[in-house]
Amino acid sequence: TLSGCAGNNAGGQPQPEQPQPPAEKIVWKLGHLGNEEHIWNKTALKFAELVDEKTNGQIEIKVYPNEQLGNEIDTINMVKAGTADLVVSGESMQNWAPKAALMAVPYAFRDTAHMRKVIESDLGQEIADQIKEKVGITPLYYHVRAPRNLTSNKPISKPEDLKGFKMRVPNVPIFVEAWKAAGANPQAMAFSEVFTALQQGVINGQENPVDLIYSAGFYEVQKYVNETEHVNGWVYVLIGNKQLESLSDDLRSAVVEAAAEAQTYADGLFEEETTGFKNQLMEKGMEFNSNVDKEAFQKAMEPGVKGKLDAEQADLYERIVNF
Ligand code: 2Q2
Repeated sequence: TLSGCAGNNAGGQPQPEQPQPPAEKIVWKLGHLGNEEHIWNKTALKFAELVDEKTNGQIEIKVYPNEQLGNEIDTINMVKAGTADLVVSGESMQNWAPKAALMAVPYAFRDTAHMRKVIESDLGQEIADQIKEKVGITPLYYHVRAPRNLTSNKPISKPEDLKGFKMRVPNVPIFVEAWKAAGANPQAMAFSEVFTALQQGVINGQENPVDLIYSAGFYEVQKYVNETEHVNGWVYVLIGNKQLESLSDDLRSAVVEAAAEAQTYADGLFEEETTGFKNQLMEKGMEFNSNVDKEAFQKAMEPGVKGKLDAEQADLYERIVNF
């Protein structure tokens, strides 16, 4: 007989259909700090749709914009603890994985093309690997970001203009040191607290890419976008290691495939949308100060940046700037 052959019904008897064990539905929460219209949110929704399709509805991803799950650091901790599952994060992960600092070191990348080359190379992989090991969350896809610019209510064109300037930076030690070295009074603060802090005059300014300046409505409380372009960086969309490892091989492949497609979608949106934010911010009444001495800012920040890098970070920094 051929009875050893799986699925062979040699006896000719009609076989009752094998009841499939009911596939347990998995629901994941993804949190980030952009608003509903932000590129990260649109891409996360696309990713959720792709994951739903490729897993026949077995994995549902619920997307929470506007820090609805918690601020960035809290959400990372929630993902590690299993009370959330995915998060959008970048250089803030340097608080666990030192190499994540290189995702956004002032004036390290020559341009977006240089940065993209680094992300896609062994150098990028080295950063992703350390994040996986030390933060406990795994990069799935990334967003390249527009350069970070300083916003304020008086034009700031050179480091000397920063005297007495109280500003917010994210929870990123290298940013604190860089802005201190440049002459400002920086303090770390969660993104969701920035609008009110600006409104109440607790701080005089903050720095972010144009898309997040727009997303958070900072145009209502800030007049100038000073084109310091001090940081080119990227963020990853990450999933908890445990959540990823708990999947069957098939489901894991489906998630990884969906992430690759989300990547293409994200890159397309970045090309389409980024240039528009400048006009949108101007329509909202912001003025772009292009009269910025970037070289002076770079020089002024350098001791804060280089002085702050440990040996491991300094080594990676050298390999990145020479790549
Ligand atoms: O200013 C912010 O909070 C955002 O631009 C990002 O969260 C920031 O770039 C980092 O915290 C990313 O890890």
